[in-house]
Order: sequence, then structure tokens, then C-alpha cells
Amino acid sequence: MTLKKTLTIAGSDTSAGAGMQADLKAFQEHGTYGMVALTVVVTMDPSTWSHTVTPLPTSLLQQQIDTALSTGVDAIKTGMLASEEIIQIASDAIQKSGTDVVVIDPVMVCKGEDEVLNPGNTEAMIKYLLPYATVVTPNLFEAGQLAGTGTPKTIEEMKTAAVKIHELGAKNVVIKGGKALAHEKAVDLFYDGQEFRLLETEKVGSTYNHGAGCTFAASICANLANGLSVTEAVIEAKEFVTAAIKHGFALNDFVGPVMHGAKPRFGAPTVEVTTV
Ligand code: PXL
Repeated sequence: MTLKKTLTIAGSDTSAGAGMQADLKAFQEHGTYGMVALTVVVTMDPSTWSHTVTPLPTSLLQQQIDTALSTGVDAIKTGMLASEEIIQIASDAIQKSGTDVVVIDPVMVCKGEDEVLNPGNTEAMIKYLLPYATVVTPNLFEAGQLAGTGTPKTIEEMKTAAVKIHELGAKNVVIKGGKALAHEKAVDLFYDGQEFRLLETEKVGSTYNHGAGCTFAASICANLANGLSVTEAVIEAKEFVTAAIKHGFALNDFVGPVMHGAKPRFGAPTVEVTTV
């Protein structure tokens, strides 16, 4: 049996809930062969948990990409890219790979940290990554930055942002409203250039959701690599991440990661899909 090869170009979250650790765990749970080209290493101060982002030399990133691409990857996901140069390297990798399964998670900040990684990154993502995206998965803040609309606060504003991001070249846009939106359900908006669909699940009480965004995007990537349609891939990923959040746990006093492999073990809540 040959596994599909899914490559993440992303950072290491040493606490292992998010970043390439989340990607690899989600890839594994979806039965793909996960590979990594590491961009940065994020470490945390043990007494305050404030993050330090340390980029790897770009020559080393390039060597990793060359190694991974030489094996023939079936799908690529991007996560934390941290500089315009790294974004360009990731774009080149996507083009060189020849794959048309590309999931862009436009990470701009770490959860719990408010400083945007690098303001120039947004323009670079628009120019170098969105035109290649099969699916882009911004959260509300990232959607507002990419669309230039400011952070959406309602479903109507999410729709406006999704149209703008689609116009920038992303074939499918999933804006993760999650529980952040003032809505009774945990809601994501999926736009494929034709129709808008709301994906809704019950809001999960757990606040242990570190890594949810990465896990969601990586699950979409693995599902697409395995041949699911974009709609099927996105819905399954929402089930997968909702179960992961439901079973999230406290790693220490500062952070609670999702339980990446919860769905296969405990099942997943139903996702309601409605056209809006
Ligand atoms: O959740 C965004 C994210 C992505 N990638 C890495 C991270 C984080 C947040 O902590 O550390 C490497």
C-alpha cells in the first residue's frame, strides 16, 4: 500500500499542540505519510510562556524542501512562515512540486500572543501564496488582514472577506469563525467561488484549543491528498478538529492543546452544513 505524501512547510511549536507537530499528528491520523520542512522553532519561557520565534537559516529550509520534493510529494500545507523571504521560498516549493493540492494556513500570530509576526507577510502571502491555494484557512483576524476589510464580526462580513480572498486567487476559502464569533454555534464559512456554506457544530465548552487551526488545515490537506473532494475534505476536517477540541487537555498552567487523535478514538459531533 502506498501512502500519499503530505509535506508541511511550517514552524515547530515546542509545546507540540500547534505547528508542524499538529500537522504531523493530523497527517498520521488521516493515513498520509507526513513530511516536514521546518521554517522556525518556537520556544516558550517556562515561567511566563511568552514565545520566542527563532528562524532557521533559509539555506537549511531550502535543503529540506529539496530533500522532501525529491521524493515526489502529493500535497503541500504551509503554516508559520515568519518572513517574506520564507514565504517566497514556500511559493517556489509549491510551484516546483507540481502538485495542485495546496492548503495555505496563513498564520499571522500565535494564539495568546498579539504581535503580528511581520507586517510585510500579509502582502507577501497575497502575492506569492494565495494564487496557488486550493484552500486557504484564515481565522477571523487573518481573513480581515488578507481581505483588507478589518476583522469580520458577522457572517455577512465573513462573506465579504471570503469573496475578496477568492478574488486574490485562492480557489476555496474557509474562514474559521470557530467560537470567536457571536453566534450560538461554532461556525466556519466555506466559499468555493460559487456558494457560501456555513459549517456549524455545537460550541464545545473546552478552552483547551491550542493547535486547532493547524490541525484543521492539515486535516483538509491530508483528505485532499487521499482523493476527497474539497467539500468532503473540509467537512471531515471540521469533525476531526471539533472532536480534538472537545478532548483538549491542560498541558500545564499556560496551555491546553487539542487532542489531535480524538475523532478515531471517541467519535465526532455532527457538522451541520447550510447554504447561506
Ligand atoms: O497556532 C499557530 C501556530 C503555528 N505554528 C507554530 C506555532 C503556532 C502557535 O503557537 O507555534 C509553530
